[in-house]
Amino acid sequence: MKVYLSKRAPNPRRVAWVLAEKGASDVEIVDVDLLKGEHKTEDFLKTVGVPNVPALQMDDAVVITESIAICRYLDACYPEPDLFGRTPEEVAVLEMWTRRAEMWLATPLMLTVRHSHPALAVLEQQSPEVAENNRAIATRSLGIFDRRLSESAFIARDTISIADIVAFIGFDFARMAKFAIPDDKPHLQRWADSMRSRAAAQAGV
Ligand SMILES: N[C@@H](CCC(=O)N[C@@H](CS)C(=O)NCC(=O)O)C(=O)O
Repeated sequence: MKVYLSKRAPNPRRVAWVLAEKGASDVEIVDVDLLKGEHKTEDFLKTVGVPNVPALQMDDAVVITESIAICRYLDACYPEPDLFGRTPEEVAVLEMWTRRAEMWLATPLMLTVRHSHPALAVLEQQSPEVAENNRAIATRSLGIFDRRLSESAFIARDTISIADIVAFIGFDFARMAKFAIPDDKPHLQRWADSMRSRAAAQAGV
């Protein structure tokens, strides 16, 4: 199988992180330079169908996009360690926190960066107002995650899951917009330190 990723872009980074957690080294990685518009070429669009990364091409040529769908597929192909849950309860709780991480943190933080960082003006018609509104949405959500992390080691359970990967990559990307977890959120800070010290992060994923 082959994955189309792009260095520094947050959604492809989720896929790279999952591959690293799984120790899956037999997947071909194609680096796509978004700033050069490589995702908008005729060849890319013919293969992938949409001008977005990540994308995964299976050995039978089926292509899937959407980072969480790709990560879920990889979780099924490489079952250890499990990142999506096994029991019905675990799967449901994990899905809930992953959606919250996506809607309340990752997406608003990505929009904050896309609408404010000069390097991304090539990809986005930037609006300072959109950036600030999204920064406020993410800021308002911090308390929910801090409280949750006062009860469990990671967001959805006591071991890492896709919810942590989505949230952490959102925070890390948001450093480009000078967004930092504030000092009055100690549980989030403890969690972010533990994500930063994982092998995937240390290996530069
Ligand atoms: N919902 C998609 C979003 C994918 C997405 O927006 N990817 C960005 C990179 S993080 C992209 O390809 N951007 C290209 C562009 O903005 O032209 C997913 O999670 O896979």
